[in-house]
Amino acid sequence: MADVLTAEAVEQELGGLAGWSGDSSGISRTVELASFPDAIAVVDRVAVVAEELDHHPDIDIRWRTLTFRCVTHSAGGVTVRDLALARRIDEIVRSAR
Ligand code: HBI
Repeated sequence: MADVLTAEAVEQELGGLAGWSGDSSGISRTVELASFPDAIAVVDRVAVVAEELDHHPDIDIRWRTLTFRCVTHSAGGVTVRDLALARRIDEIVRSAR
């Protein structure tokens, strides 16, 4: 099982991500899409990647605003799996805008 990263390590990794914030307990990013269908299309694409990685974000959907939260539930904190998922979410969001 992946180890929980230190707050310093998470802070360091957040520097390479687009618009994520958080700490060892979890990282999150909020994005606004052009429409509700566009937001759901992003969620659909994230679902495919989450299944591929076997690692799933918490997703809050409010009209066209999405908030993704990544934490490794089985480890009780942020691991490299969350960072890998966050990078893939950034790719999907970037290509959806
Ligand atoms: N997703 N965020 C998150 N955290 C987990 O611990 C997790 C998961 N997706 C699947 C999963 N655990 C397990 O089913 C597999 O790691 C075996």
